[in-house]
Amino acid sequence: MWAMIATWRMAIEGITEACKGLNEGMDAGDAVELAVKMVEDYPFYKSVGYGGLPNENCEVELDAAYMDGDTLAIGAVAGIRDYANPVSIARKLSDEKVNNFLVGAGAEAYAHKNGFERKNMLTDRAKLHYEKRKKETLEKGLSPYIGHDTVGMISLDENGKMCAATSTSGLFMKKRGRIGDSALSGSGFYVDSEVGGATATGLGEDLMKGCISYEIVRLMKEGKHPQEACDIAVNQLDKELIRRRGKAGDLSLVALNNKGEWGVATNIADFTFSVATKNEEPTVYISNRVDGKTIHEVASQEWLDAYAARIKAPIEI
Ligand code: SD4
Repeated sequence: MWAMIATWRMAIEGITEACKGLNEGMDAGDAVELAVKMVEDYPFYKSVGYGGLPNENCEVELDAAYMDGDTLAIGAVAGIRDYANPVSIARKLSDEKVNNFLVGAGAEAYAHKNGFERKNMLTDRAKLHYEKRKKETLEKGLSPYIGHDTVGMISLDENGKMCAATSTSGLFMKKRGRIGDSALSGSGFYVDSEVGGATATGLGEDLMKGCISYEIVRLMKEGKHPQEACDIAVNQLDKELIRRRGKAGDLSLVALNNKGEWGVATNIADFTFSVATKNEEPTVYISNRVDGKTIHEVASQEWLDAYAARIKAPIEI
């Protein structure tokens, strides 16, 4: 069995490509890296890699992580600027004995020393988004934390190896140096080939409060199906946050077990994700929570066409 699941529609091209590889025996680590890199490289995905939205100071600071579910090795970078593929730097860091999680200037120095491609990651389009949002925020007091999507992926290969990877520009208009859940093991991602893996997108500050990716893997280890594990963990954290703090931020999780079964849960409307397995063509689904359970619907061609048009639409300030 091989399988792959990822947050959001933006992952589908990467998943489609990586799954061709998995079908021919590709390693789970190579598959997630390849697929995440495709998302990082595509300029019209405005929350990951090249074209990612900048922080408050109009600087693109990127977070990424990689985890090997066989060895439990983890590598991560946070607040890294001007490198093309943070996920590959994170993967390289997972091979080190220590110093596996580097931030800012330290991460950049490591990347430079190891020959990673330096690239200006701020596009003209991202700058326009920034100008527009800055103006709106000043005029209408909009929350800067709208319009943020992390790509998180879990892969399973024919040898039963599982891997996880994440990559994000974090929350739009974040403070310089702010780090979310995506680079943090247990919160933004977790994978254990003996069980399964999970990865998150949403408000990092709240996802971290529940170490929610680890919680889902823990529930799967107890024997829960990924769908049940996701629903339980998301509902519980959502409820606790509301009880203790009055509100819960966006929480969306995707999970895969080592049999290739998957699950997804969200507390937002119309959360999209991409999945493919040996038995299922690459598919984009749209999820919604109904009575405490997350229901998935295959995205219609009409929806997919509207999405493609939306991400390339001119930005008017
Ligand atoms: C963060 N979780 O930095 C990321 C952002 C995100 O959908 O996933 N948005 O908090």
